[in-house]
Amino acid sequence: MGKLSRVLRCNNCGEILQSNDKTKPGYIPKLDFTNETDRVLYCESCYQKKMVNRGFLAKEIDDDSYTILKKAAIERCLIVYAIDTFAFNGIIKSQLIELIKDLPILIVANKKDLFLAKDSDNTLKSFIYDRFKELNIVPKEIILVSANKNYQIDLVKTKIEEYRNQKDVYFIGERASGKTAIINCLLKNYKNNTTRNITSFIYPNTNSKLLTIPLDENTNLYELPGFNLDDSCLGLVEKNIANKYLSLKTPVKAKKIKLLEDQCLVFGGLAMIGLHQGKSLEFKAYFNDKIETKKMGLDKERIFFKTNLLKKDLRPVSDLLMDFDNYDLFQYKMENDNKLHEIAIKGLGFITFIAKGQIIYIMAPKGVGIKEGTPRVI
Ligand SMILES: Nc1nc2c(ncn2[C@@H]2O[C@H](COP(=O)(O)OP(=O)(O)O)[C@@H](O)[C@H]2O)c(=O)[nH]1
Ligand SMILES: [Mg+2]
Repeated sequence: MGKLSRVLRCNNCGEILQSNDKTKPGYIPKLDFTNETDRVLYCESCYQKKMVNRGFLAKEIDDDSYTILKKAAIERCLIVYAIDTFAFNGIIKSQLIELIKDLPILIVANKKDLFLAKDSDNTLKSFIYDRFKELNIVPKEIILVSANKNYQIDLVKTKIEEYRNQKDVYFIGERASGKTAIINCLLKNYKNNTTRNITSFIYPNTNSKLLTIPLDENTNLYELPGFNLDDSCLGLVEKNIANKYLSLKTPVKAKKIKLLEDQCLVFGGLAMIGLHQGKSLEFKAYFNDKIETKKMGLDKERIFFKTNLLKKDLRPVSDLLMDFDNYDLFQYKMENDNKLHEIAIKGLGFITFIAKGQIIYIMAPKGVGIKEGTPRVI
């Protein structure tokens, strides 16, 4: 796996921090790269102007979901976990991992229709399996489905019965993973053999109204509220921008890009992928093709990006992400294994490329999960 580290930037002007030359931009006295990564840093020049950072984003699930899943964990109930196979990249909130890691989990990987027919179920599944395994979660099974195309939804029903052990079932997932769409499909073939109705009721000790579907006289399937998307691009931009520029309606197609050393590709006012070191980087980019991109030298990127946040030449630009202190820059030092890897920016898209020891820069909105590993498509 490539080695990730944060490239320290001034949280105000975005200049890459350095402590070698007082006369050059980004100067910061006595910078210790090992100890300073958690602190909000400013270059000397911005520090003197006392620029203030907006703080970090929450990384936990809501209290109600916590209460409900705590109960599911005590009773060792089956968790049905819906994921958006395009937006997913393996970043899951640590609190959620702790709650579910020892429970039986059925992963319902939705939106398979966003991949081409040639993108095999097996490759997608082993990508998902790998990401969960890294978090010490071994699911009972991963089922690729499409609620839109009613693909493999019946199998979900069969597998729920197989794994639930006559207990309650908790249906979870992030907002917009397609939980409601999947449940609507499931309900098409659902027969209520109990004396109880499908209802929405306030789960004890919470304020959450859960859709409750009777499975037999004593047990139910509960649909939890969707987890927030504060670690995904989808949750950090306005809804209209997410709908138009991030969500996909048709299968994602690869765009071939080649970067030379010190070149980068800017994705609207959302992200940047650059080659900091290495002969060249040829990658396939899987993003919504409405996102406008521009290739440029890394030395031009900072000014361009900052100007674009105001001028909005390259779209989209979100009004919620208007300063450099809304972004983080990371670098991946790739190994030299000549294998296909992917780097995915949660909720935005992913690139695949052959690792040849390159150092790759990735800039994305602060708080957004970025992940490198085996590719989901080959
Ligand atoms: N392409 C595609 N989009 C889907 C699929 N299932 C749901 N969606 C879309 O994903 C978005 C969120 O779906 P929804 O069911 O409301 O998700 P929830 O928030 O998890 O309940 C909506 O725009 C759906 O149209 C699917 O199988 N394929
Ligand atoms: Mg819903």
